[in-house]
Order: sequence, then structure tokens, then C-alpha cells
Amino acid sequence: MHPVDPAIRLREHPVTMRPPTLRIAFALAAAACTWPVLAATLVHAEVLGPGGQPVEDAAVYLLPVSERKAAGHPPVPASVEQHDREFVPYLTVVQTGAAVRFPNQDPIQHHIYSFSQPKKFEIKLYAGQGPEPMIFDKPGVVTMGCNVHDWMLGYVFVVDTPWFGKTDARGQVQIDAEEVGEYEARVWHPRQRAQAPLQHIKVGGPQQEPLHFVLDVVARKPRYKPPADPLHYTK
Ligand SMILES: [Cu+2]
Repeated sequence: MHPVDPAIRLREHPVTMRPPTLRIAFALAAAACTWPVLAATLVHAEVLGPGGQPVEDAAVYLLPVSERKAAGHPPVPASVEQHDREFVPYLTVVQTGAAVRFPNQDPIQHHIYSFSQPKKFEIKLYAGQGPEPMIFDKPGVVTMGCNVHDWMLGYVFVVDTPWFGKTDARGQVQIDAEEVGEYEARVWHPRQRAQAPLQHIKVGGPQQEPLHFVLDVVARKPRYKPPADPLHYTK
């Protein structure tokens, strides 16, 4: 016969259980202990149009001003899918040197290309995963299209820093700069009318001020996309 584990007996005893509110308080206290470390390098940014409307899909990135702090941060691979005859996501931001693949999730073939200086490429008619990932080794804007589907338009924006993000529907993004120091904060959007001035920020102070950018962006025009024709599904 096995004696009952006293720990189990304790857990089962209602009097010794921590009430939920107490457990939440403990969890919050634990989170608060780690918060100052996270908050020190976390940068909040907001990108709004001239009328105050949120700007989605704006790339915000932080370039270290002093020594090359980015050295110990290798680029993270990315994936640009083709889904329902569109590039998904519309904008992909990567660090210089990142490997990018282009899986085709559609049951039809795509033939994608870029004529942009930082990365010229062509993936001829293909389905499925596509070729090996390509290395995007120069910073700048890479505009992509598809030879089969004229309306397909997507962007890879290559930045010389591991610290970047992309605004959500509220025009907001959070970037963890990871290291204290001075940075140039910049913003870019595929449909911006003009370049917004860069901002100098100090990361790691007692209170990190949020960044505010005003960016005039031309609205995306709805482009005609014919319904998928089952007769041409394998084209
Ligand atoms: Cu296509």
C-alpha cells in the first residue's frame, strides 16, 4: 500500500488552495519584476496620416547610431506566400542577408519576378514550395509582380538592422531594440507620397517616449481581380 503524497493531499484540500485572485496577484507581481528589463528597450511607434488616420503596413526600423550593435543578431528568414492570387503579406520586412522563400499555396501556378535593384529575380511558372530560399543581401525596396496575374503586387523591404516592425490596422507597432543606445528611427510605406523625416531616439532611458510619425500615403486602389475560373485552375 502506498502512502498518499502529502503534496497531493494539500492540493486537494480546499482550505490550502490559493484563491484565484491571489494567484493572479502573484502572477502580476512576477510579471512586474521582469517588466523594467523589457520596458527599457521596448519602443512603441505610431504612424498616422496627415488627417490622423492610422497607417497600416508601414515599416518602422531603428538604425543604431554608434557602433554596429546589430552584429550579434543574424537575419531571420521570411516567407512570402501566394494565397488566393495575392502576395501574403503585402509587405514583408527583413534584415539584410535574410533568406526569403516564396511558397505558392494556390492550386494554380504563379510566375513571380522583381526588377528592383536590391534583388532582381524570377521564379518561372511553379506550384508548391518553389525553389530554395533566396538571400536578400542589399537594403532597399523590392517590388514583386506576377506574369500570370497582373494585379498581384507585393513588397519586400530590406533594412540594415534587426530592429524593425510593421504597423497594424491601428497604425501601431512595437519594436524591442534589445540594446540601449542611440538610434535613428525611420519609417517607410510602399505608397508614401514623400519620405518622412527620421527621428533620433535614445533607447534605455527611465521612460521610453513613444514615436509618432506622420506619413502621407496614397490609398490602395482596388485592382480588378477576375474570379478564379475552374477551367483554368491548372494553368
Ligand atoms: Cu500569379
